[in-house]
Amino acid sequence: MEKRRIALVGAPVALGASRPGCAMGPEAMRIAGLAEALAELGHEVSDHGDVAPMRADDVSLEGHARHAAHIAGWARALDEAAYGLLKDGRLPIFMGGDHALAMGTVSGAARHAHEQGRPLCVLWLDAHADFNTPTTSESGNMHGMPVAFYCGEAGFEGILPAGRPTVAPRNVFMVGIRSVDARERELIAARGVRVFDMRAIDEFGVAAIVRRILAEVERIGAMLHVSLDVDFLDPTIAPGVGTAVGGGANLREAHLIMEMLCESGLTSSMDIAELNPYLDERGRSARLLADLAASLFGRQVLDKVSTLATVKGLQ
Ligand code: 5AB
Ligand code: MN
Ligand code: MN
Ligand code: MN
Repeated sequence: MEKRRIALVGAPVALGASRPGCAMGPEAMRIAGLAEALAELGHEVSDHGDVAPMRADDVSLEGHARHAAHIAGWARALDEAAYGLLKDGRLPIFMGGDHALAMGTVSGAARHAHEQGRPLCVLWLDAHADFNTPTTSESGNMHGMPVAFYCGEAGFEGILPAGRPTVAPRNVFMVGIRSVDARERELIAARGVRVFDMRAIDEFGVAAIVRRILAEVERIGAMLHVSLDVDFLDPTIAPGVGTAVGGGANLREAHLIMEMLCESGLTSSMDIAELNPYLDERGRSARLLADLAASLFGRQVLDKVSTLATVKGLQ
């Protein structure tokens, strides 16, 4: 694969979730050797340290959104970080931190894409749809709201300056979804978000789904942000997460997605969100995430022999 200038950025957002621990995520990813694994593949890798939240005392939202001003400060800081790094020709990987971080990272990526005259697509790998708003959310936890935010739903006014580019809901591709609240379900259907739930994975396999998504990204000439929530993976292989849902993606499915993303060369930015090292088992989830990121950027893990022997015959 083409050599990339990869920028690692810690985003220790924690108050978007109700269980503490995600603030330790960036450090766990560093200890798991993410930078080294990517550098070994020939990429230029720099670690930009952890982002600090800006002040956003001016923000107060109607409805139920816990720590709204604090999360808004993170959104502002991460929007700037993502936008600045992309503009500088880098490929940022944001190490979370809970998934509220995507309010900023995806908004910054959308702003950059917009300036390039290109749409932004988002591949949302998650057990959850994260399409709540302060009006619909039962928990008030803002890690359940980032997609609604960056798609421009009402209820988040004042977090970022008005008029910022949003992501078209039909350019959001959710894969692995298996826990959606009733009002989220109505919203994502009404907005036309493209959802491939666990049933779709079982019926068609991840390859058919990812091939179709990547073809669409390519067809519309979009940039691609990949947002990986640890709970996309089955909790038996990735226990270090606060909102585990059974029946998640297995090791082979997850690696296959990363390898197909790698071959496409389309990824322009990435989040690794929701890692909670306090709940992990001796760094197991952090190491798996580092391995998956390495697969996305060129490491070939699963046996290439069978690929050589069979893929041509099946296509
Ligand atoms: B995660 C729930 N829908 O809004 C809510 O882990 C869960 O970033 C959100 O996907 C899970 O609280 C957020 C029940
Ligand atoms: Mn999530
Ligand atoms: Mn989730
Ligand atoms: Mn979670």
